[in-house]
Amino acid sequence: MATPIERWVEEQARLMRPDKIYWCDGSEEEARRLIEIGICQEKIDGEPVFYKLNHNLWPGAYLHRSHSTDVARTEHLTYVCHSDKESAGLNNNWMPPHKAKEMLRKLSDGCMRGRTMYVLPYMMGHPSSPYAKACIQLTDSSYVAVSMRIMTRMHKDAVKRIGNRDDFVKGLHSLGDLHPERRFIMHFPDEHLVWSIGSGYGGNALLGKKCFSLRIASWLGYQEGWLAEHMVIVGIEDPAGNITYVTAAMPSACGKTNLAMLQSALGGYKVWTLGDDIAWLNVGADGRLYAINPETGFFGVTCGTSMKTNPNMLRTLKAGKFFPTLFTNTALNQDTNEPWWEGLDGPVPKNLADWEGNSWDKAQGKKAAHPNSRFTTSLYNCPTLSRDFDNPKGVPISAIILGGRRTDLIPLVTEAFNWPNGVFLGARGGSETTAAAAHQVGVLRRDPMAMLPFCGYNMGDYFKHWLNIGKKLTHPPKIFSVNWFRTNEKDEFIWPGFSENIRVLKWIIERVNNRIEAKETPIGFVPYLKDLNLEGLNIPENELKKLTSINMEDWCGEVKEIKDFLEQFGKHIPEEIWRQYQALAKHI
Ligand code: GTP
Ligand code: SPV
Ligand code: MN
Repeated sequence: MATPIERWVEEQARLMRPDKIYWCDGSEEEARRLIEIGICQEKIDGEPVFYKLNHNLWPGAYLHRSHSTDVARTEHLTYVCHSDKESAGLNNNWMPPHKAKEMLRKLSDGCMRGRTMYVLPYMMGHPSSPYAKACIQLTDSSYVAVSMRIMTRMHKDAVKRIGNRDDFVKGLHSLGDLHPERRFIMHFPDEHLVWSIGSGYGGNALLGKKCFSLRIASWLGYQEGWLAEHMVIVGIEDPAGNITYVTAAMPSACGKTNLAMLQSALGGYKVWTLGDDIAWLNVGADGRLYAINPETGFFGVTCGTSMKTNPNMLRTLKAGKFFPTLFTNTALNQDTNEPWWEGLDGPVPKNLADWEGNSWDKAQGKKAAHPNSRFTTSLYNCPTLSRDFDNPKGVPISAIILGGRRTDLIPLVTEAFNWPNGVFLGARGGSETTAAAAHQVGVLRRDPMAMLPFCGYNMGDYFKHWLNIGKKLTHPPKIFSVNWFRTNEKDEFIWPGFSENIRVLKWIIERVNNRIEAKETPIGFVPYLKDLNLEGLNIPENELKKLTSINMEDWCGEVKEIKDFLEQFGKHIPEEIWRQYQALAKHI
C-alpha cells in the first residue's frame, strides 16, 4: 500500500511529468552529486546551475546565477488563498483557492518535462522539539535541493515521521519557464500547502523559509496559540557571564543577520547566535516566552558584509565544516575564482565578471554584485553558534526588539511601557524599502513587526493575537524599538552601527534587569545619555541629541499616517490598539 506521501508525489508527477523522480536522503555525499549535476547537466537558460569557486580560499563554495528577471521575492505575485478574502486581509493578495489551483494546474501541466523531480523530506525545528514540523517539498531545481539541505534539517527520517498521516506540510516548486508573467507563489493555509512556479530565487523557491515558516506557520500559530515571527534570536553575555536571550524583528535587509552575529565593540560582552531570520515563539509552562529557530542556515545579504562590518559572517563563510556554501548573484573575481561584492574588504579586483557573468566595467556605473545577492551557509559553520541552538525547548526571551530603516524621526532606542503598548509600537512601525523584494527601493511603508509581507492572515487579527499571547505570559519580555539608520544633514548615518550596536543592547539588558532608569516620553522610555556607553565614539553632541530625543512637530505627520494605515483594517483592529493610538495622539 502506498503511503499518503507516495500517493501525493505520484499525483504531482502525473501533472508535472518529470523524466525522473529522485528521493533525497539529505546526506553530504548526495549534495556533492547534485552539485556535480548542476555543474555538468542541468541548465538555466543554457547556463550551468553551479560554478565551482576557489576551494583553497572558500572551502566548499559554489556560485549560482539566477535568471536575470528572478533576483528577489516578488510580493505582487505572492498570494495567500484562504477560503474567504477577509481572513487574508488587506496585507495579502488573495484569490479563491479553487481558482488559484485551476490556474496553477494549467501552468504546471508538464512543467517538469525533461527534468528531475527531487523529493525533499525535511524538518523545520529540531526533530526532538515539540514545536518541530515535518515537511515535504518537490522541486525541479538542483540549486533549490542543495539550498534546502543547508537551510533545513533535510533527512529521510522526516518521511518516517510523517508515516501514514496526510496533514504533512507540502511544498510544490517548479522553475516553470521562469517568465515573470507566469510566476506565482501561492499559499493554501488550511492544507499546509505552498505552490510556487516560475521562480528559482530564495524566498520564492525555498518553501520551508518565508512561505511555510512564516506565512503558513503564522496562521497555524494564530489557531494554536503561538507566534511565527521574522526575527533574529541571540543570547547576550555580560561581563559576569550571564546570558540574556532576546529576539529582534527587522524588515528584509535591515540588519538582522548583522545583529545575529554581532562582534561586540565593548569588552566583556559577547553575542551568541541562534537565528538570523525566523523565530517560532511559544508560551512555556513557566509563563515565559520561548524561542526556537526552525531553520539551520543563513540566506544572507552579501553586499556590505566584510571583516569590518561582520567578521563572524566571513569566518562562517570560510569555515567549510558543513558542505556546501553557495553564493547567488555575486560578482566573480576571474583571476582568483573568488566571489566578490560591493563592500567586501580589500581593493576592487581588476578582472571582475558581474552578477550576470559579463565582464564588469566600473565606468558603466552599474554594481558588479546584485544588491540582493546572497550567501547560503549552515549555522553549524558559525563560530558564535549558541550551545542552546539545538535545545528542543528553545531559549527564554527577556526582550523583543523591533527595528526598521528610518532615516528620520525614530530614535536610536525606545522602550514600550508594557506589552500592549509594545504591540502598538510594533503595529505602527515603518521602514524604508530595500532590494530584498522587487519594488521601488527607499520609500517608507508601514511594516508592522517586519511581518507585512509574511503574515499569512489578516493583520488586524494578528495584532489581536499578539495581545492575547501577552495575557498568557506571567513574565512577558519587554518590548523595544531600535533604529540604526538615522542620517545627518550630509546624509551620513549618525550611529556607527554594526559592532557598536552592542552599546544599545547593553542598555536594553540593563533595562530588562531593572538596573537603570529611563526618561518617559509620549512614545515610550528613551535613554538618559549618561546610561549609554559612548566611550570612544565621536558623535557630535547635536547629532546625539537627535538620536535620543522626540520632536513633537515631526511626529504630527507620523501619527496621521499611523491612523490611515490602521483604519484600512476596519473592525479587525482591536480596541486596545486604538486606545494606545489615542493616548499617543493626545500627547502629540
Ligand atoms: P534579510 O536577510 O533580507 O532578512 O536581511 P537582514 O535583516 O538580515 O539584513 P542584513 O543584516 O543582511 O543587513 C542588510 C544591509 O544592512 C547590509 O547591507 C548591511 O551592511 C546593512 N546593515 C546592517 N546592520 C547595519 C547597521 O547597524 N548600520 C548600518 N548603517 N547598516 C547596517
Ligand atoms: C528576506 O527577504 O527577508 C529574506 C530573503 O530573508 S528571502 O528568503 O528571499 O525571503
Ligand atoms: Mn528575512
